[in-house]
Amino acid sequence: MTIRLYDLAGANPALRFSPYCFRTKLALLHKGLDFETVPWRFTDKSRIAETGQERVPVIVDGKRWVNDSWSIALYLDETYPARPKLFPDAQSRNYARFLNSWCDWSVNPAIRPLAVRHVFDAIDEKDKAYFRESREKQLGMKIEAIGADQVAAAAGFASALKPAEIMLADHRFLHGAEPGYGDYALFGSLLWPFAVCPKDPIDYVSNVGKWFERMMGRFDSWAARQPTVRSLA
Ligand SMILES: N[C@@H](CCC(=O)N[C@@H](CS)C(=O)NCC(=O)O)C(=O)O
Repeated sequence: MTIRLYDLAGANPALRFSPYCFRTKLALLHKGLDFETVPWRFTDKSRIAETGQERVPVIVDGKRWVNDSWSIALYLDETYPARPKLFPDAQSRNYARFLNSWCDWSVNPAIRPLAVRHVFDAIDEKDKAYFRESREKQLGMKIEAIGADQVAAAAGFASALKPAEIMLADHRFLHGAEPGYGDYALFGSLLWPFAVCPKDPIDYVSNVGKWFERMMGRFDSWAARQPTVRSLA
């Protein structure tokens, strides 16, 4: 049966940019499960009301609704144990959990100054008032002021990526010879500014940039085929 994924979309429904939804799509690809995505807007809260919360990713697998990218990853491994495992053992799950939280709490905040105003430009008209109000409250400043200093924003981004830069000097992936869920977490984070920034934000000379290209090639170059504001322009 095909799994349905509510996936954050821009005014152009082809533009998808949520770091957390990317994690779930990569997890589904890793497991080789059939899925279809439904474009979802920030204000489409009622469409996911079944989950009792207001954020995507949300998957619907038969009668089962599951939200939160980490919970979805655990659910997929538990429900489809015969498929390739996202977490082959407790050690890899613990490492992935650390990387997942590092992305949430250190990498994603460093990406906001690069991406938030471009997200604002890309979203549907019906989302703009909600997005402005919620983000300005969360970040304590006007959307236009977030990332006003793009030199500082780029430096903050590179500095947040330093642990991965060091690790990837002598490993092909964060999980070693093959990517694991921690790679999907970081890749999902980077696909967010990659999707919305008018200028490609990836430094391809860095170890992270080279790893990003390797990740782009996975699953028959799935990520490379996803639309960005640049490819849609
Ligand atoms: N911890 C959640 C975070 C999900 C999340 O923050 N999703 C954002 C999209 S990137 C969202 O749905 N935001 C809705 C809103 O801000 O109202 C996860 O890992 O799935």
